[in-house]
Amino acid sequence: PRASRAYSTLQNLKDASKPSSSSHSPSQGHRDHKKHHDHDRERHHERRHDDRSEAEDQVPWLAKQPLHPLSLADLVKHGRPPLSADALLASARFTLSLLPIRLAHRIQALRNLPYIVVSNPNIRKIYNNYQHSLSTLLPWQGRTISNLEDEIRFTEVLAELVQTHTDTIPILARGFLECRKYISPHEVTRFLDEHLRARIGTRLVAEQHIALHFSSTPHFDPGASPTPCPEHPSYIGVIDTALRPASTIDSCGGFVADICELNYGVRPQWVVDGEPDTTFAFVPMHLEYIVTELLKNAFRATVENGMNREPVVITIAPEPPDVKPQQPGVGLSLPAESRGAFDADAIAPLNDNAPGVTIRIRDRGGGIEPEVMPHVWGYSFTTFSDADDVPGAGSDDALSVISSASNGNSSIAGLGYGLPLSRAYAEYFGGGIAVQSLYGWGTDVYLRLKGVGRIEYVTYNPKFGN
Ligand code: ADP
Ligand code: K
Ligand code: MG
Repeated sequence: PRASRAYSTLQNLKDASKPSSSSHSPSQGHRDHKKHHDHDRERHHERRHDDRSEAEDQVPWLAKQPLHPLSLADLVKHGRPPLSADALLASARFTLSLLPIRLAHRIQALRNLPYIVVSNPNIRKIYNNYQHSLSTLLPWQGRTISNLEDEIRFTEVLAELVQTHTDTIPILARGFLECRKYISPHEVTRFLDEHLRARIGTRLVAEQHIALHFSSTPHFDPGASPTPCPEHPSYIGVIDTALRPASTIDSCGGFVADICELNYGVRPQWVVDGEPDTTFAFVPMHLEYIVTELLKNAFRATVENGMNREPVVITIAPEPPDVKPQQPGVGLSLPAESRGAFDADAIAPLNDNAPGVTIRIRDRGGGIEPEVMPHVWGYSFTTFSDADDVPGAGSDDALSVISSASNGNSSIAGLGYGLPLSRAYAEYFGGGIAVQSLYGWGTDVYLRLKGVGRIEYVTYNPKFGN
């Protein structure tokens, strides 16, 4: 019964379109007695206000705490699912030990932006989301998650946290676009590079525990409803130990071709060659993000260059296991000093022996103009405009792309976040992206991914609390 309750409450959270509506949805409000409801709501608001100011007070202190450098070993140390109840509790406690500090560091970084930028309603919304998430975690500090009831409630808090921060990117994009008079593109890229990399780690930690929870709880309660994520034997939480990039490319290719069909009325073709049966250990969500963005760029260039009949060729090359790890970011066009000074938490957990995969995406889209090339890694830099017939519509154009992104629709291009954010994902585990343009002909993008490595299991031993 515990597990099935967790399933249904978490499912509700997942289903709720907006995180803030999950506790006080209108339908729930209608069912409640009106007076009661208003009263509750006031109390809720007061409490929320108190929580927030408490969270505010704790930020300077928490932000001074060192960040635990995240390693892959941390994500898998509790074992292969289904976890024992003890291991699941240990995972919850470990997750709780990391998150408040990570959130406080982000809040501090937002506070360090120029005041006029933090006052922008969109940036402020992101800031408030962080304050809110921190306030939902603070009551858990100083107590031990020692039974499954606690673990279920904690997992609900994590699920809400993940949901709250889902739309961060279009909101930040809009905020920084509105503030472009007050902050240089260089400073924006610097902030976002650090912020979005840290966000990758924070979401990974939270999502890992949620995934471990779902794949473990039916184990304690055989009568529980089926888990939302069917059990894959090759998964450990959100990591797939036998991820096949060729399959990801085909499914993302289909999705991006659909978007092209909507935008341009044509479906570009693609072929996968090299060694399509290669598998490696990686986070599928990350690979999907990167591949989708790189295929959007390749397909858009192909169509706009009138080369629809030339397929985009994706070559998969597994790397011999003894290759020396490259410096992340080597060969990339943005000079190192103009990239973020990364927090310790954004540094990739390198596992030097992990076999990697290099994926080359080759298009006949005409390449990148030499004058454009130095800018492509900047957040919000784009050459996309779908309003050629509306003169002077430049920035409204970007805003319309952003609002469609906020509504969960995907545009072929226009946010300008595709390359820099893909690079952040690739570098997270020690890989990288390099763009090679043959101007007048086409573009090669080399995506090098360091596998997360051979996963050594540490059998959970309550005596050592590992
Ligand atoms: P967006 O796609 O939203 O414009 P990106 O960061 O993905 O943002 O790309 C930035 C710019 O880099 C694009 O607008 C385009 O000018 C250029 N670019 C990226 N990939 C390619 C490619 N394969 N062919 C030609 N130009 C490209
Ligand atoms: K860009
Ligand atoms: Mg793009």
